[in-house]
Amino acid sequence: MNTLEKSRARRDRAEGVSRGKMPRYGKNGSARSRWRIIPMTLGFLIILIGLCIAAVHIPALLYRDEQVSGQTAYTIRPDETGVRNLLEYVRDHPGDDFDSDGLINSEETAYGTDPRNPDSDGDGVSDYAEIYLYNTRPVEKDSQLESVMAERLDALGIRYSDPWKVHDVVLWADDLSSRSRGTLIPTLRGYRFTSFSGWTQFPGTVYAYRMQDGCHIPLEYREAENAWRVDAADQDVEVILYAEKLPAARLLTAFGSRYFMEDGTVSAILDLVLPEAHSFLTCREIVLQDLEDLEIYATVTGTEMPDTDRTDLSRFGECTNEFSSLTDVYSSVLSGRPVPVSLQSPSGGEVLCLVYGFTEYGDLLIADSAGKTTDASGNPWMLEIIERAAITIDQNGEIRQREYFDFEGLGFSSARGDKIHFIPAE
Ligand SMILES: [Ca+2]
Ligand SMILES: [Ca+2]
Ligand SMILES: [Ca+2]
Repeated sequence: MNTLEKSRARRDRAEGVSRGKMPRYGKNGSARSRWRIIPMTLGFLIILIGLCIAAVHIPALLYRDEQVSGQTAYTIRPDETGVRNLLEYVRDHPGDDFDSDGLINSEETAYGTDPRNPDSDGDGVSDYAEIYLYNTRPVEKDSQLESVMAERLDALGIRYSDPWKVHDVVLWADDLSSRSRGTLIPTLRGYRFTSFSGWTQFPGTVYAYRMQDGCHIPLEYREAENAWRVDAADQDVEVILYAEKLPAARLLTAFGSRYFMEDGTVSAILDLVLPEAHSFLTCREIVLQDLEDLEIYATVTGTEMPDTDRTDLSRFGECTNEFSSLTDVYSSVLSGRPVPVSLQSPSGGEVLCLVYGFTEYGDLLIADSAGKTTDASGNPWMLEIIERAAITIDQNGEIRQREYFDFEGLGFSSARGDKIHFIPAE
C-alpha cells in the first residue's frame, strides 16, 4: 500500500467506508458514523451479559439460610416427676454451689442465674465476677471481657495482632474481640474454633478444611507464612485436618442436573464466573470423598443398665458437661463399661438412659433402660456432641479457658438449658 492508498484507507475508515461497500449518508449529506451503531450493539451486548450474570447470581444473593428447627419430640418418654425433682432439689440446697462459680444457689435464684452454669449469659465473665467484681448484669451479655483483656495486654506490652498459642495452634487475631474471646478445642478430627477470625498455624504438615452442608471446603492458605484462614467470629467452625489435599473435581449444576469436570481452563473459568450454590447454574470445587455414601464407624459395648439408685436425687444438683467428663465416658466405653446418664429438661422431665457407644465423630449412642437402642423407624438413638471452649473470667478475676460440651438429641438440647449428668458406677 502506498502513501496515497494508506491515507484513503484511513479516511474511508473514518467515514465508515469499507472497500466494496457503499458508505451510508445522513440527511445533511455527511457520511453517518458507525460509531453510533457500535455503542448500541455493544450496549445491548453488555446489558444482555449483565442480565445473564444477574439471572445466575441474584438467586444466590437472595438466598437465606432457613433455621431448621431441631427435633422436639421426646423419642424416649421422659419421666415427668423429673421436673418437680429438679426444682425441689435446687430449692432444698440453698447453701450449695452446684456449678462452683462462687455463688450459692439461693443467690443464683435471687439474681435469676442458672445454678448449674458458671456463666449464665455466656459472655465470658462468670456470674460471680459480674456481680461482685464488675457490677455488670449476669443475665445479659456485655463486653467486659474485651475491656479486661485490653487492659491486661496493655500492661504486658502485647498488641492484639501479636500471635499466641492455644493447644499447639498459633493464632493471629484480626481484632481485639478475636484476641479476647477467640479460642479452640481439639476434636476427634481437628479443632473447633470459637469467636475467632484471623490466621492460624497448625502443628505438622496439614491440609485444612471446614465442613459446610456435608462438604469439605478448603480454608484459604498463605504459603509464605504457612497459615490458614479461620472465620469463626459469628459461628463456631470445626477445622478438619488431613495430611494432604483430598482428591477433588469441579461440580457443575445446570437446572438440577449435575456434571463433573476435571481440573482445566474451562472448569476454572466456569468456577470463576458462576456462583457456588443456590442458583440454576453453579460451579464449585468438590472433594470426591463427599460424593461417597458416608459410613460412620462407632465403638460400642453392652447395653445392660448397671444398677443405679434412682432415689439418689443428687444427679439433679450436677451437670457433668465438662470436657473431661466426656473423655472419661469415651474411656469407660472403650474399656467395656457403659455409662448411665440422666438427661434433664426443666419443662419436659428426665430420661435416665445409657451411653453404650460413641461414633468416630464423638457423638454418643444411647440405649433406654430396657436396652433398646433405636426409635420406631430403626434410627439409632444418639446425642450429638459439640465440643466447646470459652475464655472466661472466674470468681478470682483470672482469665481461664473453660472446656465443656453441648449436646442435642432425644428431644434434649443444652442450647435450650437442658442438663446432662453421667452417673458414676456404683
Ligand atoms: Ca453457683
Ligand atoms: Ca456472664
Ligand atoms: Ca453479663
